[in-house]
Amino acid sequence: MLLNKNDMKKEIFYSLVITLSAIFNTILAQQVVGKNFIPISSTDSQEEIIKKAARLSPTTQQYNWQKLEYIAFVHFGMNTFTGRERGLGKEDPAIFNPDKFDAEQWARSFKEAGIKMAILTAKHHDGFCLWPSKYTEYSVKNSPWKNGKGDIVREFVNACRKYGLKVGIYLSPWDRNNSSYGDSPKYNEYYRNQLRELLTNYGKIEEVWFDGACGEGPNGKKQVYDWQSYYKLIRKLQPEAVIFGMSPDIRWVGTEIGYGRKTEWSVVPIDLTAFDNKSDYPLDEIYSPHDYTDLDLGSREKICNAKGLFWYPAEADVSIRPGWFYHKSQDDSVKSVQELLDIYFGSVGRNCVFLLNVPPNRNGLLCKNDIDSLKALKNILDNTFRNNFAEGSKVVADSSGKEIGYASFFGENKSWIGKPGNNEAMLKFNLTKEETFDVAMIQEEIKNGQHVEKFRLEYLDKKEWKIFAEGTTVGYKRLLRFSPVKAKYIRLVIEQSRTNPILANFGLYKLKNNDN
Ligand code: FUL
Repeated sequence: MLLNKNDMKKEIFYSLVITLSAIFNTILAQQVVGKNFIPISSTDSQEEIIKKAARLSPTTQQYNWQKLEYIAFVHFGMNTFTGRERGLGKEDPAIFNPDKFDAEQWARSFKEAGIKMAILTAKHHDGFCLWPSKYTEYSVKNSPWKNGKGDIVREFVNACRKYGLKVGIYLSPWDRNNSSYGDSPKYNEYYRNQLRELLTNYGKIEEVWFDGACGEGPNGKKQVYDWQSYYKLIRKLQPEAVIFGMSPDIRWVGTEIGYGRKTEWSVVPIDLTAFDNKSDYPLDEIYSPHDYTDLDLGSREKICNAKGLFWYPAEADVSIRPGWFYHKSQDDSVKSVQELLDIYFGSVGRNCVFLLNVPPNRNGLLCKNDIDSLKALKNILDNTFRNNFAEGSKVVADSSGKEIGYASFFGENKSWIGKPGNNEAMLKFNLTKEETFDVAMIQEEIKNGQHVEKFRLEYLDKKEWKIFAEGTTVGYKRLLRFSPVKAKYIRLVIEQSRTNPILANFGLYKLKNNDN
């Protein structure tokens, strides 16, 4: 194509605009802008509170964890051998003998499934330890497995490392075996000792999973957990780890079915009575476990009545089988790939991290049915998300009318930044050609916070814009499924945002179900 002088000038001007905006976006996208908590004063206006909420962002640990998206849970222990879900703490260690135990088979299967981290129940409520803890006799060291010389945690950690998976540890605070349970200070000491063993002897641990279950000890007294002292120890020994549940890092989504809310805020209220600004983890000192299972956690109404706000993202846990532990009778009730796919859209696609439990059997192996479902899900996800129709598009932002290449805004360390002061936005995507799609993905650049409150997606049908999907929150990632749309022109209309929206990604895909 031959260009005249004027056209050439225009071309140069536009490439300059694109390059500068790409550089600007890259710089901004690399910064973690806000803090992860903020107090609300009684004199703050609603507008100020909303601005405060919009300024919150994850800690580096929370951000890195959120990016994992899909992680595995491994419930394995005495219950595997008794068929129980909650052991009594009196089961004989002589029955623990996973004769074909192979943690590498677990890690390999997870890796092949696209899973990024695995969390093992080092100790469940029955108190039986999968590592030879020196603080109790109730552990693998008194089992016939490897003549009492084995260490499941060690083999698990090694296997995860070999396959490039991050490692998480579940250490149940509720302990139905230990005689000190219920004698609160004594048991807290025991629990910290166990945490210390797990967090010093096994290299890097990225998530510590706290279950909230609490009971009475043999003395008839209810145990009072010293959460603050647990956090302190974890921060000291594994400063890069996040703590799940009963802690200020990661919130339990509130159900055990794996779905997030359609409106899932990572910014939620906290009771801030006092806090110490000097400490590295000031929230640790004032946080006390609280019920975050409401349907509405972070609406304007909720945050405007709060004393403080913090960044508290959700993890959505579910088991691939009806139970958390393996039961032979459930071999035919493994979730199908379609069920898992729906949960994936309902968790990763709703601003949550998806924690999928896959329990090994009595031989110490994952079963074929479970592995098949994992593999099938991976296939669908790979085939679907491989081809983003929006990628080669020209983007027109707001009313500027200028067409800018998609790659100037979206990609590694890039983002599209809505005009400061504008709490609404419209991005038009002119695809290279007409395409058929039935999945959309929107991501906010959460390093800058979570802002979007309401959006819709439209396509141009002849001369009319028609809505094909809509939603409220976006957060780290929002995935939407809808009946297939065939179009070349699409627009994302952000109808309401807490401040100018900042997007990290936008995609349009065709779902590649195994049967199409
Ligand atoms: C629950 C526990 O009681 C279950 O056994 C399981 O570990 C699940 C993940 O958390 O609260």
